[in-house]
Amino acid sequence: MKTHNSQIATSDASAEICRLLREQQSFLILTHYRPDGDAIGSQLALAILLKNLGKKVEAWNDDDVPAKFRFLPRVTMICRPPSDPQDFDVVVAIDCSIQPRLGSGLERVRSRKHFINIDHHVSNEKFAEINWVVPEATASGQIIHQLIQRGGFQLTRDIAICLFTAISTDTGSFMFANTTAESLRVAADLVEKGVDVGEISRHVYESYPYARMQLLQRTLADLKLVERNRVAYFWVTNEMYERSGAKREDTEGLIDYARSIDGVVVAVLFEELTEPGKIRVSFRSKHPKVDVNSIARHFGGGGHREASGARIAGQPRDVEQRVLEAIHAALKEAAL
Ligand SMILES: [Mn+2]
Repeated sequence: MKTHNSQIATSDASAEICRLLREQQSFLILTHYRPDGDAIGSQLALAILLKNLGKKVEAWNDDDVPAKFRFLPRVTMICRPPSDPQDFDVVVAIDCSIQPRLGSGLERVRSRKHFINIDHHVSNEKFAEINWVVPEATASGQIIHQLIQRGGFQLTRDIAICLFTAISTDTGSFMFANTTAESLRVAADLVEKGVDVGEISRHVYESYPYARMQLLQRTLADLKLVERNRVAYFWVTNEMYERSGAKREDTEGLIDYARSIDGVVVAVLFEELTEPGKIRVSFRSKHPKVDVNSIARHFGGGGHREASGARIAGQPRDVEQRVLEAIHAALKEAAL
């Protein structure tokens, strides 16, 4: 038996996780707040897998499932953390690089025997006892697919739909540079399991509320280009949310409009949070020599080389200036 505090190397982690999924009985699956398609898809895929094994499963998130992911099978399994603490054999964190991003869920765990962390963020802090972190994986959903294969678990159509959504969203619909032969092979396997690609695309990419378009209009009207047009940035302010009627979840993907401009190397989206004095900043890089994970880390955040984020304390203009200075330094270092 492993003791509670033992750290298990990544190479052994998948075998240990497969064993726990089979042997333990009650599970809690957590992912990061403000969940994206990979977070929700991976969380649900694992929850369905465990249900199919006859286990007791809970899946919690502090935030609602974004509307475009509510078509996913068994999505009602995801709920808010309850007020009363509960006991579990195993707690699993998915797609979450640092423990605080799990939100309040962990505080509602009275006891657990095992704590597992499955993720693909290069910035993952390996905060659990069993950490399976695969930075080469395109999406956490791809690691869950690997888990299913290694464990000899059944990959049902419902699970395949969740995993396809996870991988599709984290690769920008298989457009971003993180798309690998392996992610396409896994996607092909999922399609063979019965995934309807057109149907998923309609839900995820073609079912935005009109309010999001109104938010987009306002944000793009103020888009700015600096650093000889290599940096594009824009703001989503609380006022824009109010005037457009858009929700927080509608901001996801807006940064891709700034990213898509010819010549832009770094795109940045600043978002005012309801929590005063804090700004959410998202970064995207289109150049292999510009690592936005290290820029985000400089501000206490993290993510991937080409996509990252941070929550930065300070007044809006001050945060903007500090971020633009950090990007200026990164461009200079990359000799761009
Ligand atoms: Mn992810």
